[in-house]
Amino acid sequence: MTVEVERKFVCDAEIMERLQDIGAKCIGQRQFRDQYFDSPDFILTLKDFWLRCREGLWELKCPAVSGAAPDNDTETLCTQYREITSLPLIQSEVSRIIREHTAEGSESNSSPREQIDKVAENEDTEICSADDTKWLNVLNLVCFAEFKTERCSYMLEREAGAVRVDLDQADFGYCVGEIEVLVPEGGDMNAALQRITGIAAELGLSCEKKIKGKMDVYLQRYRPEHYAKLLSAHIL
Ligand code: V4E
Repeated sequence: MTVEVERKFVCDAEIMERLQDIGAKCIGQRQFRDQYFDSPDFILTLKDFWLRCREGLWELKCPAVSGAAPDNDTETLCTQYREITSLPLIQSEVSRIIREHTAEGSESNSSPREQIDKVAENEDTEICSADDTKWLNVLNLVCFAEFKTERCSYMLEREAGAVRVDLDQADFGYCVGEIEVLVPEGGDMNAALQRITGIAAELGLSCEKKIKGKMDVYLQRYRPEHYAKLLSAHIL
């Protein structure tokens, strides 16, 4: 499992030139469609878990416990999420979160307990396949966001290790850049944060505010009720 450490930035007109100036190599351009899933009462996202299907590949981003950061600004501007990409592991983790939520006694969860348990058992024996979306129905998960992204990716090789920069343009009219380092679980988080800060400085990024991601803008525009709940829970 890996932890994704990431800092978003505003994508201005000169960014490609600046990337070139600091020696970034373009490693490709691609388009993908993302679908995000949650229960109708937002069990996953209110706990900061993000379940996504991107072109048939599933991923669950889970909040990672932050280690000591080199300075407060770096910690504030970066996000850290553990990424699970194995479908059986995703299914059992999502089942566990929903089971625990049910056990906490929420009235709003409508998934019968036995069915949730059955999905968790199935994952152990890997009965569910990637195309099989029955598990979404069983866990009462629905798609709450769907959009396409056009992405240009760059790689920067530095002594401390490689850093990736993605420039994203979402089909609902929002552009954002991301400086990203993947750290193996248990790896040196501070070193990753420092590498990101170094590249941000090389790019001349001065903004001290956290920049909104695609989801932030999408929910604000198209799912204001969901957005408001996440804001009150301090998730976004
Ligand atoms: C983690 C998260 C969400 C899931 C999407 O994450 P993000 O990295 O923004 O999307 P994308 O398309 O770049 O995915 P990748 O290709 O890197 O896998 S949606 C909201 N969050 C939480 C979150 C947060 N709290 N703050 C910020 C600045 N970003 C995301």
